[in-house]
Amino acid sequence: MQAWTAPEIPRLPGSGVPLRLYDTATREVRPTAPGPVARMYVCGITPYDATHLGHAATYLAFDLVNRMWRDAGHDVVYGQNVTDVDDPLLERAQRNGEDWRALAERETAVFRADMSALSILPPAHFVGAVEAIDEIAAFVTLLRAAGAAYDVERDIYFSVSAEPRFGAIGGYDVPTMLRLAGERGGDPDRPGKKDPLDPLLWRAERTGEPSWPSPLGPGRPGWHVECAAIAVNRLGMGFDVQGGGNDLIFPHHESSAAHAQVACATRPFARHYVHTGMIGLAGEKMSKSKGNLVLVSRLRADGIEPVEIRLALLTGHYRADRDWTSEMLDEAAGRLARWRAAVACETGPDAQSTLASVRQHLADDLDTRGALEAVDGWALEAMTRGGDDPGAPGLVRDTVDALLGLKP
Ligand code: 5CA
Ligand code: ZN
Repeated sequence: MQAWTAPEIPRLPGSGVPLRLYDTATREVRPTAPGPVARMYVCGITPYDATHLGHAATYLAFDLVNRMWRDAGHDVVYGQNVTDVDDPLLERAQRNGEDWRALAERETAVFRADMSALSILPPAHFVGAVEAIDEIAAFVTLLRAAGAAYDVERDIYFSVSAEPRFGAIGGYDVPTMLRLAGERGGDPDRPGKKDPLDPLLWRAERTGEPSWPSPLGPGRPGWHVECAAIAVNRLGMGFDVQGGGNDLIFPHHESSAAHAQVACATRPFARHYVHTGMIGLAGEKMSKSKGNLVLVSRLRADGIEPVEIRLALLTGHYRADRDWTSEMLDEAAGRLARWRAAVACETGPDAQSTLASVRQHLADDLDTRGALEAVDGWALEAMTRGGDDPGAPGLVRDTVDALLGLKP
């Protein structure tokens, strides 16, 4: 699929700082240590009701990872899927009385436009499940050959017993895994499975559902193997960051990693598993199924500048579950106005330490609040005491543009 157009990023003086991120699997903040080419896979949308502020916050967090790595001199290869065929999408299309392809195409177009407006760097590989059916089926065939797959009626399941480390990423106990599997697309109660946690790899053709011919028989892919195949085939095993919201820790990321580690007979799938907190509204997780959505496109249509939305989302820490409020937009508008006034000056106070501070804060598990306060500090000084460095306003402008994706 086409992604979207990349924003220009200014180059910053000096050298970037190595990025440390919290890893769900080891439960600690530790250095990402990419080679010359940093590789990241972030789970993409299921294209209906895109793009709400929860989606935006999640892709924004990984955009900061991308920007920090680039600033530190790495090339970044970024992959992202689009789950453009799956039960929730088909159910929504049916409810709307429209073709599922039309729904997916329209919502993917909205997503692209929103990502571009929010200055999110596009993935090099933006891959729909539908365009990857053959490679996903081939991945299931690998799992069969490894003895890790079995049939239930005509459907194919992955045997979690094939990966002794299954469960290690999330670290949940079995009752919790069973509950989460049931809530998040799994079918722990289906009779005939060897283990209730075994996830679906291939769903055999059903009347009224889309399906594709394959060596496995006609059908469509399961959800976790979609991401395993798309990620491994674009990035290889042992890539640097697997990302998504914390609602994907289990069963999605646990299962994708297990599929890949068994199919490729090597580990790890990813070196860091990084998860964002859930954005909520009045204490409830923002979700398509609940319908309590604030859409980026709605805010934009109401005349809110995308840069204000981006800045508002940056005020919270990416790992915290947190509520969205409209006051966050007011606060962002005020902050942006102060920054704009300060960078519009012909001279200002020295900004080298501001750049260093923004880098240090972001390198520390994306401490965006600290980074914003460093810019606030410079702007306040510029407007109260002033300064005589003619390069400073431009340097601050470039700093917030390159590292935070904000064009004041
Ligand atoms: N297509 C799958 C991933 S392969 C999927 O989860 N799609 S999604 O459209 O439901 O979500 C897309 C991304 O947004 C996921 O990383 C998900 O964790 C994240 N997300 C969904 N709701 C929220 C929310 N309220 N707050 C933060 N992130 C969210
Ligand atoms: Zn995924």
